[in-house]
Amino acid sequence: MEHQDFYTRLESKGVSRRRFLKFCTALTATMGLSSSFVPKVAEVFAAPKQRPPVVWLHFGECTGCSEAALRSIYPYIDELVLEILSIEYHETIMAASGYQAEDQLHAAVTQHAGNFICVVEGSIPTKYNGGYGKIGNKSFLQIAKEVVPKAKATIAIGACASFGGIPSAKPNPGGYMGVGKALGVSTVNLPGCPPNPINLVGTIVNYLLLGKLPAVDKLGRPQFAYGKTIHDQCSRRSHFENEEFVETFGSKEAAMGYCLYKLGCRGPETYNNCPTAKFNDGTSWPVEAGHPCIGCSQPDFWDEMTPFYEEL
Ligand code: FSX
Ligand code: SF4
Ligand code: F3S
Repeated sequence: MEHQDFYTRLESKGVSRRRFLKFCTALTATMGLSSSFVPKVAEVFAAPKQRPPVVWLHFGECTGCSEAALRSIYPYIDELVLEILSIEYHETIMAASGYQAEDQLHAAVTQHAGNFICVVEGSIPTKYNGGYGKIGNKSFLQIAKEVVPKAKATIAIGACASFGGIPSAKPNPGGYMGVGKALGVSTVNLPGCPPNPINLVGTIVNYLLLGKLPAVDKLGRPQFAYGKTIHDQCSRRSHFENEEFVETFGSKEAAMGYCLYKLGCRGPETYNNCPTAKFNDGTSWPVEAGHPCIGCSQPDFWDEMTPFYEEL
């Protein structure tokens, strides 16, 4: 019955059962599971056994991570996320503001202490007692210290929350850093500026289906998503091997899809699954669209990978 309701709801949003199963197939592959898991992955959405409470915090960032997750891929991904999670607090999508919002955060953290998933978006200024970023007269650092230790697990979404991102670029007067480093806690890190929302969904589905967070590398990144370099999965790789490079944008070589290494592509030193997961319902990804990878999922990419468009 529950299943029927779910598929009827999807149909009413213009998403056929077939299309939903196609999404589940792509998600299962992205998670590194065999295709025999597709029906189980579909069940996680169609008949959720639990909807874990989520508190989603925003600190120093551009909200691109939320925008990417809630708006730009799969017309229905936001619906799917809301099917499997109980979002208790999220400043971008909640109606409450001001004192009401602060009360809501406090209530959610108290009620679900030890039980909620904390998703953090954005980095945390640590110098001057956290003075570079405040909400309701409390520093980001103070809010994070109050909320994060009470969570069952913390997922850092985006380069900023994972490693500091753009706010932590030199000279970084506010002492911005990623959540794990700022608080001395371990977090599951989903870097990228913005990260691919499929990797957030994969992390959560892994948790719901297998009862644990995915295996991570030494930087806290799920291996299913960040286990290989862009370069090792790139569709332009044969051009790299044949030394067929694009030297200028808009050239004949660009039209022929040659390798972007000489335009500063950082694919060889960047770990992410963009070439296989792609963005916007599997439409494309930076290199396929003709733009070199700028290494947006690597620690300190803004300092380490610049100047962009130049071969390092
Ligand atoms: Fe950072 Fe997210 Fe880049 Fe922006 O909020 S990872 S600046 S895309 O959006 O945190
Ligand atoms: Fe590697 Fe970038 Fe060339 Fe792709 S475009 S083969 S990632 S250097
Ligand atoms: Fe970022 Fe490179 Fe992927 S710039 S989005 S890691 S192709």
